[in-house]
Amino acid sequence: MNELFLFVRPPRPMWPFNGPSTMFWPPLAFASMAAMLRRHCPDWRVEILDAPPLEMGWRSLERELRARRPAVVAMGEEAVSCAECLRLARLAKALGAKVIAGGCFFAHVAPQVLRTGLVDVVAHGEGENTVVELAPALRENSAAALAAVAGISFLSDGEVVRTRPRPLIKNLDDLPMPAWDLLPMRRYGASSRNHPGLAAIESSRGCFDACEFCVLWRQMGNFVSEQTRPYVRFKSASRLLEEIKIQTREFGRRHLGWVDPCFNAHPHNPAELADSLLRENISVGQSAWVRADCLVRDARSGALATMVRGGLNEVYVGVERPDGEGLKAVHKSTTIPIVREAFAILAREHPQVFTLGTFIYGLPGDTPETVRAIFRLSHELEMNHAFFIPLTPLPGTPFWRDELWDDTGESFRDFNFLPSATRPGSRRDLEWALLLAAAFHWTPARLRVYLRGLCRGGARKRRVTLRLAARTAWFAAHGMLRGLLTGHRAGMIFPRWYES
Ligand code: B12
Repeated sequence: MNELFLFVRPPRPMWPFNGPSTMFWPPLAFASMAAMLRRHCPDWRVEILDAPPLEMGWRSLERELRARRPAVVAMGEEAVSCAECLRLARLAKALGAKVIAGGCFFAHVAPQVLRTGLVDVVAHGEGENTVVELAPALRENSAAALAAVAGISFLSDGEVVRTRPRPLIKNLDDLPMPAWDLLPMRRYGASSRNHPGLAAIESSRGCFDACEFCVLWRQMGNFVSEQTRPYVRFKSASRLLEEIKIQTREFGRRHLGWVDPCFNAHPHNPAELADSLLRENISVGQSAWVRADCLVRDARSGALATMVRGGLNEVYVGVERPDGEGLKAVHKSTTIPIVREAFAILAREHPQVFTLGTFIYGLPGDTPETVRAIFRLSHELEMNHAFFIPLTPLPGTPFWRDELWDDTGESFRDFNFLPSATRPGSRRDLEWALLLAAAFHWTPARLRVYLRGLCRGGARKRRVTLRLAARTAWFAAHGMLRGLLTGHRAGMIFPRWYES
């Protein structure tokens, strides 16, 4: 029988603002790489083991790995689940598998990860072509074979070897359809009312902005003249229509979570797709990260109205900072007047769309007053909900420092985008200011936000608004307050099945 190349997402804690059945989205990266392997490496068996939606804990995962006996275990994670990945790597190594790691976290800490001795190869950047070349090189098991694979790091005689950069896939339509059949598709969003039958889908890769704190444009950036530059690539509307037909008709998906860093970067594609969905009578809800300036552009051209008619019912906008200076400091090229206009358009012309804005605090020079200004702004902009994200020193950004590395992965549990007294660089004064503002700062603008969320836009929007408000109140009262008073780690929730 062919050797098994197994992608694994191990059990892990849950982010407190998602429901249990929307906590874990189909791992699109694995499905996409698995499809490439099936197309180009028919002499391998390819499988994906996505433990969280199966509520599979560590004991069951170990049994499963022993039964399947993979030759290669592939993993890739957010920083916050580093400890789980290293635990998986230890397990896989003990069973004699080769271990490879990739994605937006491991790619930026390759030397450290390799020196743990738990991982054989780290992949940098886009993975599809890399795994196709890597699979035979791993089988050959020589440094020379690995050195010929672009876009990886590995250890040779104790030294880290980083191979030449992996060229980007120019035309995303060349990618095979993701291997959805390898995933427990019916489990995602199974009991969710607001995101039923959740699917993950991408219309583009990369971003055209270069925000200082973000890894996304770096992970999918173009490497030229020894530098990574922002770069966006798109799938065509016709290709996406094919994907959505399969996802909705064969896999019963009813809500698409666009994973694009910037879903509306292209001025025409999203509306063209929405038009096709309407023509084909495909009704599917959609949520997406969008840019405010592109949204204003699309409102003027009429594209936004088409996107909303085509199913877009939830948008997230990175506002980040309360003023022009702050935006410049993080290299974000949208402006507050444009962001204000974008939310006003959504509130007035598309009240059925649930809107969320994210803000970043904890930059050098921030004071409690900065946090209060951010909090006030979140209500003045007509969004339905705001997230306040602490600056997190993600590997790959200038805020990362090598001394933050931790061989157990435990300290990365604080890279959870939640206010937390134990996060590196955490600032209790800022977090107290945020907590106190949340408890006592009840302005007319804030009351209007809640009223709009509850009274305008229909039942779905009301449900989403209430659900998030309840989770936020619980998190502030329980996670944040306890964290600030006792120094405990705030946040991620270990599911009851974690060790099972
Ligand atoms: C969907 C999503 C979620 C979902 C589902 C999460 C889940 N675990 O199921 C939700 C909304 C619940 C969520 C929550 C969180 N998320 Co999230 N999420 C994403 C998102 C939008 C999409 C991921 C995706 O499918 N990308 C598309 C695929 C095709 O791209 P890719 O993952 O980069 O994969 C390619 C390459 O990187 C590479 N690659 C990736 N893995 C591997 C592995 C191997 C072996 C190889 C060879 C190559 C390889 O090849 C792939 C194909 O080319 C990303 C942002 C983004 N656009 O990527 C953030 C992102 C991954 N999330 C992030 C974070 C921080 C979180 C949270 C901690 C906080 C939050 N809410 O934002 C929680 C943690 C949840 C948890 N317990 O795991 C950060 C991670 C940053 C970091 N370095 O740690 C990201 C990058 C967003 C950001 N703003 O920076 N998230």
